[in-house]
Amino acid sequence: MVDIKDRFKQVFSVLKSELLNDPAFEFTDDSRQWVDRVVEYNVPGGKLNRGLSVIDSYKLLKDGKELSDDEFFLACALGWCIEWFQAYFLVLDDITDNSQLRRGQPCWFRLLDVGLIAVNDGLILRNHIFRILMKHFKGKPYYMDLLELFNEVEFQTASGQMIDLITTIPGKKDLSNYSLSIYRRIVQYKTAYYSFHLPVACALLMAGENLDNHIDVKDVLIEIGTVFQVQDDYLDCFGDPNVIGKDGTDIQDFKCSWLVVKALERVNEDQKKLLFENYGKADKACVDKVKELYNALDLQGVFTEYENKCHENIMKSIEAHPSKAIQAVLKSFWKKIYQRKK
Ligand code: DMA
Ligand code: MG
Ligand code: MG
Ligand code: MG
Repeated sequence: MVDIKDRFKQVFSVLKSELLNDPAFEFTDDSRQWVDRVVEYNVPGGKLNRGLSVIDSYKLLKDGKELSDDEFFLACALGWCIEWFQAYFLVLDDITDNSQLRRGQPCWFRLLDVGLIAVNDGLILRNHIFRILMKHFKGKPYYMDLLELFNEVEFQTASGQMIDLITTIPGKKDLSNYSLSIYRRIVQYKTAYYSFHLPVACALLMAGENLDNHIDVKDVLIEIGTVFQVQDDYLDCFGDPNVIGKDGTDIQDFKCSWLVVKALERVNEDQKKLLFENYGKADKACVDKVKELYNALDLQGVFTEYENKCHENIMKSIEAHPSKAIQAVLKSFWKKIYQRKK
């Protein structure tokens, strides 16, 4: 039996080849090769959790019944739309975050022949989502809902990226502005909607559901998504770059990271002075001082405690849900991320 991930990847090849032969554009060999390279470099190389979870969730919503080939293909296509969505945002995120590595290779814009062409490549990746939706979902009763969903979530994500970025403007940077409530706002918008709400919402639409009837599911997914970004922030400092495939830049970039928010809650006057002086500087000595402080404040311990507390709360919220199928969807998401190392 071919496993789900292999079948999912086969659908990628189909979608890519359709995009490379899109009749709406008269491709030359050069332009086709470029798009091929943009897609191959940026779309399929991640953990694929978000994409695969559409298939997972859709199956669970259908009470585990085997999917027809057609249903399987469509669930995969929606999963790939989310992977494309993520690729689009990551290409741009790495430019704005001044990152070096992504998924164990140089960020796309770091390649010598790419540079700021990457901005337009991001837009191309974005457009691919709607080409895929148009080709495979036009005519479905939920087509309009899908378009609205992707538009809505894109707006939320871009807005989240904006509030993440404007806290780091030179001259306006001020650590005393950082708090848990600002933090939660940033991560809800920049991460939780697209990573957790979007896959489940796609599966619900395919299953013929009305999203307005599932607000409570969204709330739990936002909670899960918040923990996911806390883990991302934690790994940015304490993760192994060889495992997570990217280099930490949050301290240098003056990010409103969960770690700095927790540090601010715990510092004494001297430590506060040290943090204010060293946070947000590219200089390695400054970054190391901040990391030393994080260790002195036992932020690793604080994180472990936080993650375990969330485990209890999230399991409780999930088990309070009336539908067993939806409980299964949510648990499967939580299981995939709880105590993740990458
Ligand atoms: C990522 O935030 C959010 C989006 C929408 C890409 P981030 O900059 O912390 O992500 P990463 O650590 O992967 O660069
Ligand atoms: Mg980033
Ligand atoms: Mg970022
Ligand atoms: Mg990060």
